[in-house]
Amino acid sequence: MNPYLDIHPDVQQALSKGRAVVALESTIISHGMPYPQNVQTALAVEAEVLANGAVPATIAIMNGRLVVGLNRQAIETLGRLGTQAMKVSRRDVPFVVAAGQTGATTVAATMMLAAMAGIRVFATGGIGGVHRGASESFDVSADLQELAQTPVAVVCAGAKSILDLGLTLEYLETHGVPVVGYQTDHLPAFFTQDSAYRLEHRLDSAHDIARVMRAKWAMGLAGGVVVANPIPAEFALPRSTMDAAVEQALSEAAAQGITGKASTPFLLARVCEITGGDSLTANIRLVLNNARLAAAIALAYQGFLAESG
Ligand code: PSU
Ligand code: MN
Repeated sequence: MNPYLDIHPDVQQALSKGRAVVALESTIISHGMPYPQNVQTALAVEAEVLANGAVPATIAIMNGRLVVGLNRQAIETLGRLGTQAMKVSRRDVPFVVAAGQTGATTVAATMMLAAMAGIRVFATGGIGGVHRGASESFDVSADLQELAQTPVAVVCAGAKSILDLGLTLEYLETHGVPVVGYQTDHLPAFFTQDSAYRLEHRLDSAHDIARVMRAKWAMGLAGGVVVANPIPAEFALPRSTMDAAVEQALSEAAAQGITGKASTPFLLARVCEITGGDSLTANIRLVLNNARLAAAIALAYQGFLAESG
């Protein structure tokens, strides 16, 4: 048993009964959206998972404990802290635990904690990736390396175009991480339904996606799966608007010398400000959409496990 891990009783019960559980990250709460929409969204996403037949487990580090299944109060705390909260990726976890501190987990750290608890499906907005200009900066999100080693399927709306989507796909390919387009042949670019990048693998049902997860892990392959779920058409934003906002945010970041772990939160916040409330609304809608698909995948995956005993 992991001496630092606290699993919420509802999550623990679901896991021991072989019921579907969906992990949710917390950096999207602290750094991904402003208060109070961040807290409202986190609670709405949990409700969406529940309404679709699975148990939600929002993950963070609270006072040095690895918490899988945050209560309302913890979600409120992280939401109010906002960018004052520590952003915790894989490398940071032992420090935050050792010091008894509180921090919001990125996709990488959330996958890691989900896997410790035995959760195989995770819903979020967008994953980190290879940043534009990475050949100079070496800025490649730890999310990608986590996907290479940790057995969790991450349902996302692709990646924001603050990243280099082509290099992100190349990196995932190198590390053997499958990227599945859900009902699409192209990598979605978060605010838009697709991008110029074609995917090798498209699947049209949660059941088919769960079958791939089952096959991958039953044969002992390491690592996760990216499930790329396009934002619903009615909530997508015009590509030209987003491209302009991203270009502006990138040049401001360069001018202000923003690098390292501060880069992604800076770019996300600037894109949100530049596009007014539009990008926030779209962001909320796509996360809910991902929660729905993740619940369906988790149910189908548990079905396969039950069949094979
Ligand atoms: N992309 C988004 N929204 C987010 C993030 C990325 O569209 O909230 C967050 C996630 O928590 C992700 C992290 O894991 O940013 C990646 O940060 P970095 O690039 O520093 O690895
Ligand atoms: Mn980075």
